[in-house]
Amino acid sequence: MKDKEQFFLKIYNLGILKFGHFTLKSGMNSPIYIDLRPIASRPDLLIKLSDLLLNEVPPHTFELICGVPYAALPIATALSLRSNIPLIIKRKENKGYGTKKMIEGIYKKGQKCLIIEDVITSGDSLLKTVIDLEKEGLIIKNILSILDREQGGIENIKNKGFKIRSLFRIGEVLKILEKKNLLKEKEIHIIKFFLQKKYIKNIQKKRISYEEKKEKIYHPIGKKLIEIALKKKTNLIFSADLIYSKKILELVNLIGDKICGLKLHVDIISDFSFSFINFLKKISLKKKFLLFEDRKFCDVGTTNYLQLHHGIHKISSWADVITVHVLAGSKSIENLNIPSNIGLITISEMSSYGRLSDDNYIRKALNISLKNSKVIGTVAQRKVDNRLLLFTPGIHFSDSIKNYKGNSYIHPNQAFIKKNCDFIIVGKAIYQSDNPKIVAENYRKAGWIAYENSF
Ligand code: 6CN
Repeated sequence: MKDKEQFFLKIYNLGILKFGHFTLKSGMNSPIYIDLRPIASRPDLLIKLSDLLLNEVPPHTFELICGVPYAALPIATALSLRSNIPLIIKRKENKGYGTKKMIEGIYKKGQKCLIIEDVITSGDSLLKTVIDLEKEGLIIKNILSILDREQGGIENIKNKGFKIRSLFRIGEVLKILEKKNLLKEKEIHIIKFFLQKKYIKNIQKKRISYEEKKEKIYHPIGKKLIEIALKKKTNLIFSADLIYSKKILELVNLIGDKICGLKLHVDIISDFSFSFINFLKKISLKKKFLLFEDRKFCDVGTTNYLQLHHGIHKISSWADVITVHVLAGSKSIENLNIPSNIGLITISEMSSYGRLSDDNYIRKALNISLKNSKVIGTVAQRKVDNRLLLFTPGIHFSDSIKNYKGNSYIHPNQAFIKKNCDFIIVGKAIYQSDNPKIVAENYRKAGWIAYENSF
């Protein structure tokens, strides 16, 4: 224990614990941020850490070592050098060219692999690594983490049947630091409050219901969308990516009862006119759904403003919901001067195969989304803070189109159960089908049942 304690005090001096307002990968706010990356720059500490980890699991129980990307990579490498047990590397994203492998290195099916995680929160990124290694036929016997934030991650992993241990737990760390008088009164208070499981509930709870979410979403359009979903028992948004207005109107007349939103790319419509928009508006009021314009504004604020209010489409004069990127920063969507009856959806993480956004970008995009009162939700491929509605495009029943023309597709069950999605966006699966009315009903039903089963 003394050994571990001394080690922790050394890494604490590297500034691994920060207090303030942080947004975690999930978009959730946290008063503490733990960053173990500085250890990578201290070979002496990496060696010590490897030895401490090797005390936790006997080396004969595994034949390979893999770190959860990226923070645990140097730690796993040091452990491999120290134990002489081979390292394999897990990619975060499939590189989309060349071998398209998710796991690099030399390994054989059936080998036992030890996984190393740096900080465990919900255990979600760890599970992604577990799944990818198991797909390669590797056996996961043991998982080691350096620091457990005590937010349910360990229980989550254990419940899935894996053995997991953590070198340190946040509560234990607090005691070490308190004993050495290294924390300010306020910092002790923050950690103690944190440990009262206030935040834990937030992350452990699988999902909240539409009714609960309606209380957390302040924007009237966000609330309205939830009300429509509940009334019509549908979380289906139809993406009418068609180039003729007549075809769109035909389809909307056919399936308007089944959807809570109709999403357009107005700039692909060859015969766009305001009479088309007026027709759509009438149907949307009659059949009760919202009009989304998926323009994905992505410029500086002034240009976004002009594109939103002017040009031939005059989007702000008719759309209920508009999509925006936040690539240009928070200010680019701050002064759009939109009325209170228009809500924004940010694009934090696209569904496309080989997307460039990394965890850091996504975290910042979610943070911007949470801070902007016009934002009702976001498009992302992961769970997000309960104060945002999560929209999931890339939906298809068929396994055969998992990847199609650069977009990746999942079943509604996966969207709701794995990602805590609130609304599915379905395009070609409906408009390319032989019977859009029946197919739209199938997606409505599947989306609704998946929502109900996701608690
Ligand atoms: O179901 P489909 O692939 O035919 O259509 C998906 C729709 C498209 O309109 C696409 O532009 O969803 C949009 N989309 C969005 C974000 C994203 O990450 N991926 C998408 O496919 C949006 N909004």
